[in-house]
Amino acid sequence: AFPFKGVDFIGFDAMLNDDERMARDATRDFIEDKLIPIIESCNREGRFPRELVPEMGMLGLFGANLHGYGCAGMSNVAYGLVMQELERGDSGLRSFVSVQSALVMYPIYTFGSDAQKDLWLPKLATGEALGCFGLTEPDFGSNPGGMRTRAVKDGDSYILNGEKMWITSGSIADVAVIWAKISNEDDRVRGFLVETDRPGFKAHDVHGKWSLRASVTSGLSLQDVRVPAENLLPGSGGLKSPLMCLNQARYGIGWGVIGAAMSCYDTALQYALDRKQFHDAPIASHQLVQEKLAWMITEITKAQLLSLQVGRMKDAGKVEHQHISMAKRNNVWMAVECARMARDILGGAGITDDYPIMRHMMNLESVKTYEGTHDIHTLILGQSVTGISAF
Ligand code: TGC
Ligand code: FAD
Repeated sequence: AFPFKGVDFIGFDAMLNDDERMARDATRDFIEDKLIPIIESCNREGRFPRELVPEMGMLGLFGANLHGYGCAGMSNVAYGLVMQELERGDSGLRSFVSVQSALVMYPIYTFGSDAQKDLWLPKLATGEALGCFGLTEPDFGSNPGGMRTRAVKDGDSYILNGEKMWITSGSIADVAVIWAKISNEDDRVRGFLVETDRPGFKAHDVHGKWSLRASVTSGLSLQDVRVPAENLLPGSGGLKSPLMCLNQARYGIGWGVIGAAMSCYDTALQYALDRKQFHDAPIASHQLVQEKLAWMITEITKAQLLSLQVGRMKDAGKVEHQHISMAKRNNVWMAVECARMARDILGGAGITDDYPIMRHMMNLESVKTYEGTHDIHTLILGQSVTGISAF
């Protein structure tokens, strides 16, 4: 109902350069024109808007902070702003782009052979090929190091067996980045590129989700899936490799959720100025409503500054994973609280899909859990400041 013009309380715009603003504005226009008109029906139907993929590819949204192979080569700050605008639309679309970019293209770019990069990155950049990232298993979520999925070297091939769970884009992917331990070598975690049409590979979708309904979430089953030895990501080795991918995705989430919070704040502000109760005055004139709006704009602003600083450090090659954990943990919490307060300001109207708030709120419950739960990031920060692991 209300066109989105961005949220900027302290002249944040002036801290961005032209390229960063341009990337943000182009994504904002795309979301406004193409996603906003269809997102509520996608959410109701539980449908991923796949028809938007080619245009997202043309806009350079896949692997946007990677260089070469048809990627846009944006700064990390510009990439973050793209994530913000995508998630202002819907966390599901941002999730799709996070997975394609940070969890599929990044590991191929970072750990892949030249042949793997040449084969996959150009197709993934345009969206001609889609990918997924299989780390989590039914019994190993927060503790992926315990994974049961195994690869066995057999001549010039590996044979993979295992189950992966909660895999974004699992059933629509052409290629899955599968993390497995090689049992007849050193039992270290390695990454494999598994084409999803290989015999023994199956994906089944998770139904009944109240969250991320516009995103595909699947379980994967690998039964004696044979891949040629050249499908091993040669530069991967140890749990550190998938965790390096998670750093990229968590960084994007730290920015993305600011967009969801902005959408909730913007909707609540407009509504509060319009809706009248008592004395024929807008509810925005009540102190308790103002307190909520003041809280939201303050926390959104703090989150923007945190993400910008982490992004500048990332661009300078100085970011460490605990900095990214702080942004993911704080900003997701902030966005969940904004969604709840915004819903409250809309009263009964806040529970319907005439407004985006409840959809964001439900989506953010997943975002709080995936890519390391809120509490796992608490422990990562705790370990960073005390030097003591409390997992
Ligand atoms: P730990 O012994 O602490 O670490 C193992 C090795 O990794 C190093 N390391 C990292 N390296 C890079 N980045 C990080 N963030 C790292 N954290 C740790 C560490 O130094 C060590 O290196 P080395 O050389 O000594 O071997 O590992 P642990 O087994 O104790 O586990 C702790 C840990 C870090 C795994 C846990 O805290 C954690 O992060 N759990 C969360 C799991 C998670 O985030 N899963 C996400 C799955 S993907 C997903 O959710 C996609 S959602 C997609 C979407 O739709 O957007
Ligand atoms: P658990 O690890 O069982 O945690 C349950 C609760 O226990 C949490 O509150 C947690 O904080 C707490 N807990 C666990 N350990 C500790 C501890 N040591 N101390 C204190 N508390 C603890 N994974 C992928 O690999 N690829 C994907 O594309 C992907 N997409 C996802 C999409 C969606 C919609 C969802 C919901 C999940 C996705 N995931 C994906 C999986 C996600 O990363 C996991 O759900 C997440 O890591 C948590 O694991 P879990 O669900 O098994 O919860």
